[in-house]
Amino acid sequence: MNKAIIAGIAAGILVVGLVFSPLFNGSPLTSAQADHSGVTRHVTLIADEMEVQVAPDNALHPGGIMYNAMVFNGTIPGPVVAANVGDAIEFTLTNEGDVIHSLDFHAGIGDALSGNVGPGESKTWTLQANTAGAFYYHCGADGLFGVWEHIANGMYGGIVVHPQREAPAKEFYMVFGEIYNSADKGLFEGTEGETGSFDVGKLLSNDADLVMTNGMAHKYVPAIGQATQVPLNPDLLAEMQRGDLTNFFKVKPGELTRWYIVNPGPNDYIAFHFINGMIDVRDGNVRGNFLGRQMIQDETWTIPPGSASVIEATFPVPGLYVGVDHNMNHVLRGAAFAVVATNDATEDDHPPGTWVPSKASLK
Ligand SMILES: [Cu+2]
Repeated sequence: MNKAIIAGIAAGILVVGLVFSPLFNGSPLTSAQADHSGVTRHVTLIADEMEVQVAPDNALHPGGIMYNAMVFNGTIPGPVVAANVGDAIEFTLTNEGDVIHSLDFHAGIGDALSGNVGPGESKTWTLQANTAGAFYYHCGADGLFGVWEHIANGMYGGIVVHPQREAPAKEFYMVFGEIYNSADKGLFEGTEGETGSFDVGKLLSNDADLVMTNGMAHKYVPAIGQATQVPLNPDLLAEMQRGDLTNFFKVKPGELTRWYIVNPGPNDYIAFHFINGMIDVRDGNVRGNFLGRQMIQDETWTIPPGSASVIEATFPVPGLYVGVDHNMNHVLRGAAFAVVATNDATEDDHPPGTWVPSKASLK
């Protein structure tokens, strides 16, 4: 697309942002709806910009892919925030970066917008966790101007609000996310060692280079193929060959597992599916008492960009299962993760960063 046209669109959005900017300064509207019957939890998010690796060195991405990202607490995604329904969550957003950042919560739980936090600044405010379920949070950039870039660069995460009554389960945090990389020449070519940055032209034409799981393409997929084996994550493959499953999702055969699946997009839907498994979908809530139940023992569930879903599954027999975005374009770009059902699994052997504080642990 012509750069002048893109600049024109950006300018138009900027004007809209300025017109509506008073709305983005944090709203007191919902304070009257507060139902603070629980405890107050404190969460600090540190916004920054940094270079991160977003794809392993493999045949799809020779040399691996480095990217100039934007992050909360140093990683894509930002940390999972967990609370019990009725709790208050006191957030502090500290900006250690060079540009304005902010926060936009989709939890519908109080003052959901932080307003701008400039470089070197810090801001604290409180939300009420009145709605059970899984929700999405992301940077809102400067009054929404540039929000598409800050999301595409990795500034997002998930909030889990446990309902009053919830079956115990082994729980995991899983965040997808697209990368639009100015330096990426495509599958099998990569960036030739260059660290790329956000490419608005690719975003506008829906041409994602990668679809990551928890910050990296094929982060949890050691290899693909049986007769012909193609390594996708060589480090993970070596780990598996040593008999070390530290960075794998491990579950006991037959145990209930609960997956908080977040789709930051910024553009595409996820068609979530477990290969070799069935899913229950437990979005929403009944006045905070229970998670809802939209789908029982079915196959694939749509998660729109800007949303999160609660997926439950059991993996009845020992072996390998694979969570995927069943869009094959996305699978090739990284949107899959292996799950190993093994009797050796324990309650707390989650891959780093994927443990979600349980309802019991939050008491
Ligand atoms: Cu930001």
